[in-house]
Amino acid sequence: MALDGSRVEDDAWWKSAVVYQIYPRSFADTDGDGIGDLAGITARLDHLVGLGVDVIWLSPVYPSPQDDNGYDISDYRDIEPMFGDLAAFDRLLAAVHDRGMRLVMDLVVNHTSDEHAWFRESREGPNSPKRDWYWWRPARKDVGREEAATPNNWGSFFSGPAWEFDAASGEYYLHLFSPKQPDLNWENPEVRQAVHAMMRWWLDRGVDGFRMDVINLVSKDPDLPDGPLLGDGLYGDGSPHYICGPRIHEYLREMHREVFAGRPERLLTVGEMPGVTLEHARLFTDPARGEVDMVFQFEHVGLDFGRHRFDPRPLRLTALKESLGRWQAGLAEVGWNSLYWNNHDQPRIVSRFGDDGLEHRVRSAKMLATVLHLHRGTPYIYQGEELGMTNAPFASVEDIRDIEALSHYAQAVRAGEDPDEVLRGLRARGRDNARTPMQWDASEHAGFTTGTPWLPVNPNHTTINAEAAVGDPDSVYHHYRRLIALRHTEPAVVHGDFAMLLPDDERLYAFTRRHGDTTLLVLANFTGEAVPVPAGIPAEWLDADLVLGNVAPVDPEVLGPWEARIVRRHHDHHTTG
Ligand code: TEU
Repeated sequence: MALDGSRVEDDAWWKSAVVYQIYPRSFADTDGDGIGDLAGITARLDHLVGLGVDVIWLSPVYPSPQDDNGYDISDYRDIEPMFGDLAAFDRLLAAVHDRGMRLVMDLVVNHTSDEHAWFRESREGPNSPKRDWYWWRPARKDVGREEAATPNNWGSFFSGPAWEFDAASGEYYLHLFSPKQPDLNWENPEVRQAVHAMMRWWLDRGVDGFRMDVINLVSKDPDLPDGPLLGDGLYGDGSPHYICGPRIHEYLREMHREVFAGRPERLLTVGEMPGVTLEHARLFTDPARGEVDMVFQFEHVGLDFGRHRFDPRPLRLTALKESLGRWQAGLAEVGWNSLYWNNHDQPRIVSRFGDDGLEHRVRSAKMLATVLHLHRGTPYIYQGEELGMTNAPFASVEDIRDIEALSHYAQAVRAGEDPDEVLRGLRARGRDNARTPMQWDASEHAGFTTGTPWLPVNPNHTTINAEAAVGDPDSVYHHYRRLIALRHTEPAVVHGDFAMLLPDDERLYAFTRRHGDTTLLVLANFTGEAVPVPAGIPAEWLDADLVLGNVAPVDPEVLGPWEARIVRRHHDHHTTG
């Protein structure tokens, strides 16, 4: 993170690091209330040491009414009682540091909870000193129908309008997410200063950085113009007016100056940025600009649906390669990629791009891990991904807890869609797939809790669990462990130039990473059928050294179902030409 315009050293520590995301609610419960807690994380840290990860990212643990499972924060400087308290947090942080790992906090500052003191004060009325900390607007005068009187036509990410009416003042407030998540007005410098002060407070406490929730939405066009009507005709798409809005780079540079500048290089910052383009991502992650170290972009997890994210379509492998390949090329010279398949908002990757059936689950989970971890960038593992955890068999909508899924269901059914069809979409794509409890062992509730879990454990925990995986050298877990170890020891994985091969092949994913006199080739079969290695792969690769694979190779010229191989060649320095 160089502010003086100098190029940052090419070996920023996070380039060779692997991050593990914990969703505290679903990780490990020690007090039997069915909800994970900080003491549970502390007790399970050795699972992460065994895996070899460098950094832990904690989803929000601050006080919260839990309308969006903690992404609605009512106090930025404390811990939610059901997770523990500040003393428990300090114990966790010390235990993480004792084991040589770092801890990154979730930073949710596009919005607060409506129960945050700032919003309660803001809501007191138009003369409140904090009125302008949020986006309050009067009803539109020029419309007859009351339901059309919202200040603009934007819809919320969680279905319904992006505006909530406040009867006391007769005004509306903006909420891009739930009505219990009012958006902060970053135009107001007091808001930004309060956020910076809170961030410094956590850094002073010893945390090692932040994952910044929807941080590219904080700059809105203050005119809040209508957007083009969306497919359903109910709401407009406001995103052109708030995705990477007019002052976004200014705000992130200011944050960097006010919060991170002059602090030790041990910090990590990653901005979660739905809708971010490659062009903006280059600016955000150019070290010379001093904004953030890397961003989470969403293109590759947006390729396999139709009208909306609960309308699943099959993935075309060529589209995945086109997208990830373009990001690899676009951030090759300047900036840095983050790499992920999963997080707490995405369905499980083995159920999505792999095959979660009995025969191929382990293999396809390892194949997907191999492809992701061999790209250039910092890989993120979401809890349970290292076990090959799968989507959950939600029987009915009663089994679902997530606000996004439930609001979508209500709106779609109201609009006349077939409830079974809607449920099918949620089952494939809903966020609760990622949120079922971590599967520690085969016992009742998977060793997650002695009480009743807030979301039922997946019945497949009797076979898919950490205890079994750690004890089986051929498990998905040990494959992840080997991939992490490879990143830590093979510079080509960290620094190597990326080149995509076979861009038009719908079955195989293939690329090279070249660094100095080493080149790695990754070959992966995204199907359940055997596929001959095509002529596009030069013959000299067929007898190259196998670095890591997911099956014992049978025939060098054929990739078995879901097979993935990493092979290595050294170039002869003395060869000229
Ligand atoms: O998510 C932002 C985001 O754009 C999505 O992935 C979101 O989950 C939604 O499904 C889009 O349709 C972040 C958090 O990761 C998510 O858990 C929060 O619900 C959201 O912001 C609001 O804080």
